[in-house]
Amino acid sequence: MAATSCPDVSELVAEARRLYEQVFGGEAPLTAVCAPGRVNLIGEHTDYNQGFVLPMALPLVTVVIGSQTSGRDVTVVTTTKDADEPRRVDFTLPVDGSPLSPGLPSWANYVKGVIQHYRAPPVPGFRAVIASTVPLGGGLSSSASLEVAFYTFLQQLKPDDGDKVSKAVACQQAEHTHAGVPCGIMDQFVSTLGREGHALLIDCRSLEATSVPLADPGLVILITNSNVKHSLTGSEYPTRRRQCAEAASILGKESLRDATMNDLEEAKDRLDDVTYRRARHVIEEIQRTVQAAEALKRGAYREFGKLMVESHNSLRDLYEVSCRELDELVSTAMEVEGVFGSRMTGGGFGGCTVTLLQAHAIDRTILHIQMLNLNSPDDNSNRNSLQDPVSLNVGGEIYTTTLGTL
Ligand code: GAF
Repeated sequence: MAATSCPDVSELVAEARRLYEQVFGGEAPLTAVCAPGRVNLIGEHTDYNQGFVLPMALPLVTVVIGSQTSGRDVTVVTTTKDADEPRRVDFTLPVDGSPLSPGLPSWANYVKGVIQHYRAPPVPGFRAVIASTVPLGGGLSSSASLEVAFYTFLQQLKPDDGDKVSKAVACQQAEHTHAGVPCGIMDQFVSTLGREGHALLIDCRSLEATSVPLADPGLVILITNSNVKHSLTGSEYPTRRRQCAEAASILGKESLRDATMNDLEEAKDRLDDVTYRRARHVIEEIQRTVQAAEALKRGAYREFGKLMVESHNSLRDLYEVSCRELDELVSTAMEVEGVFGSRMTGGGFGGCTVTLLQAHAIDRTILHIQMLNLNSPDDNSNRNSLQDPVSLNVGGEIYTTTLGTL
């Protein structure tokens, strides 16, 4: 039984081009760019606590193609079908640099936010088409890949200073101001700086990153979509951020990055139970992430896998951002011989799991996960998606962010 393969980027570009020609006519030349989604191997909800994260870029990407126009008008069309939202947006760039307000369709807010925070204003008018293979609401950073791809598109129209870390920060700001999600830096950072065949250990305080090679043909990373759609714009994500800030303040620390388990135990009487558990997850998860990166460098996959499962259990019990479908996917994957570890990935409340396993175990792991689906035909239609795993041969191609001119 084969896993879903990652679609070819050239097919995506061709799809975008067909739509461009349909909407705007056969105008040329077109600039084409792309940016990847990501999977986080470990280090969840640690980025906004100035801790460590260990994501890797995916060959699932968002492509933007388009061209500059002479005026200040912008038209953007997406190939992504969301029944509730129009697939085209038109607006005029303000002459005086006044803010572009967020509005509907909601996907266009990422575009507006990136224009707002672009580091070489003013941006010229343009026409563009977006196409993506990153599943929406799947916890694989569809929004960050759109922001970074769009920023890269603007760079092609009007170059900025090219500083990649600043680019990631501008895209993070776009998400804060225009999508209303107070996210950390992980997703935009790895979408901008991720390297083929490597995970990236990011220090979210210093914004320095170390590449950790993953080029082992005997190893596979399996991503399984629970198809429970997550939305970080709800109240849970900002609530977690606030609880962490409260815990840090009670501990007298700038952030939970500076706190130890000893500090937390000493302050236990001054923290309510929920705040204590949130802080404990973050403090231990930061330690786990550093240990996991070391284990990966040594090829100690069993140790890495154990840390993944500990991370998942902590996200489930202490941070409370998992859900039944994710828990079942993890426990089912862990039953298969050859699986090192499995955990939910991303913000949580749905989305995907990530599983590290021996390459020879991939078919039986997917089969076993699909049996879970077949054996549990309950009333939750979300489960159907368990048939939709993406398996990545580690070291497989990660697309770069500029595709050139079409
Ligand atoms: C989401 C956010 F966008 C990230 O910044 C990070 O906090 C993650 O959730 C949880 O680790 O993807």
